[in-house]
Amino acid sequence: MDSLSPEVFETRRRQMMDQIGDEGVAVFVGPPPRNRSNDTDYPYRPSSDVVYLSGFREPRAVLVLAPGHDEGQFVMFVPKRDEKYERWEGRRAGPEGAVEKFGADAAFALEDLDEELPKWFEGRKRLYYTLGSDPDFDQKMLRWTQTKRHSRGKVAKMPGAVVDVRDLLFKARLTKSKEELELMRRACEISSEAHILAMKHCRPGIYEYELQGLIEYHFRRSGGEFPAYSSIVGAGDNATILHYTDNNSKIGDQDVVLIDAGVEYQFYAGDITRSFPASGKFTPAQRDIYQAVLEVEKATIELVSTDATYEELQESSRRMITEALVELGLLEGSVDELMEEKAYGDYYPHSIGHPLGVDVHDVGLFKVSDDEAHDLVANMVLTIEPGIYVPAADENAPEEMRGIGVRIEDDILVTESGYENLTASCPKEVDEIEALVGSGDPKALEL
Ligand SMILES: [Mn+2]
Repeated sequence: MDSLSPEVFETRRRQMMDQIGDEGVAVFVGPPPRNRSNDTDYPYRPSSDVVYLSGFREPRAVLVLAPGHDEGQFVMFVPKRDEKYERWEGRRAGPEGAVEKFGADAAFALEDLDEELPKWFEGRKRLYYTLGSDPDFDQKMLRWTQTKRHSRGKVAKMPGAVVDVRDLLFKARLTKSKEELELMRRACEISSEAHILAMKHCRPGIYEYELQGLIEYHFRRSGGEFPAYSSIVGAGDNATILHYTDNNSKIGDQDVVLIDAGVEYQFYAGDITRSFPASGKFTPAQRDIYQAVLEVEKATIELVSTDATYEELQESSRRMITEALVELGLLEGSVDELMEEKAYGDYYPHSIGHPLGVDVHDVGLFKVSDDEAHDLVANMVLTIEPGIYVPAADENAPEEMRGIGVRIEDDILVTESGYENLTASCPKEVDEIEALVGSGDPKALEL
């Protein structure tokens, strides 16, 4: 299956409307295109919420859900058809297409927002809308809700309260349906293949961006529209920079290469990290660090179940990393005290993982207070990605460990009976990796 059917979007909207109720109205707004330079824009990525609820991908779309409304409960405002524009910039659905292809009960051009949108606010008590992502649109929304419209001599009641629509949407997006899981499995499979391709064709002396090119070539040839996030290819000390994306250094024969890359396939993200020796053989210090991270990763994955909370995974991975850091000689002292001091933060500064879905850092882990815990629930997908990073400049570290960064990341589906590793096809055992690195025929990449 390559894309979601109209029925899937209809079901999602119906479930949202059940929660909104007929005293509420919800509005979702897609962002405008962003200028890259002079008269060219960045590739457009629609809002995850708009995509989730409609599959519509043109810029600036506004979706309205007004359960039980006489003139339509699902309304779309979209760019209008324009023959000349479309000859240059590409096809548009227009309001007609919004009704025919995207299931809107009513649809209008964006120019009609002022005139039409307030009609869907009349008589509703609550407006579900997320303030703060587009200040200009926020201003307009406030104006539209405040307008007291006169119809048949009466003053229409407008919503008196704004409720953050994310609360409803995030609950829905957290757990994945059967159809979504098919797309996520495909995203994970393509991402896994891309990592294998990069490992096969890695050899000392090539540049980080060459591996990035191979990975993103595989994403695109497999039908993925974009990388789900900027691909990270860091060799040696670059691997210790958590969000390194320059990818412009030559890979040395003593380097561990860290690649964190995943495809976005039909708006679902894969997110895999692998770390491997450029030469095909770990040095003893590299191997010790790698093996430690691998054990923590596997042990943490084993903890994934509906009986666990995200915070438990976080805490236990930090404890296991702390134990490993002591064993490696990177930290000294009692594990309990080091945990108390959060000493692991020098070498493991990030979290154990994050939910995955339409966004690479998907919805689901927002908390109001510190003592709140998040139960893992069946059909959510999360990453497990511990790491140890020893910067070259760290004079406290044993010399042979400096300039090594290792992270290992898999995408894990929580199931009723435990978990399923969606990226299990991507090798991570030491002997598997050592056998794979450099095994590709360089001729295969020649013109
Ligand atoms: Mn990740």
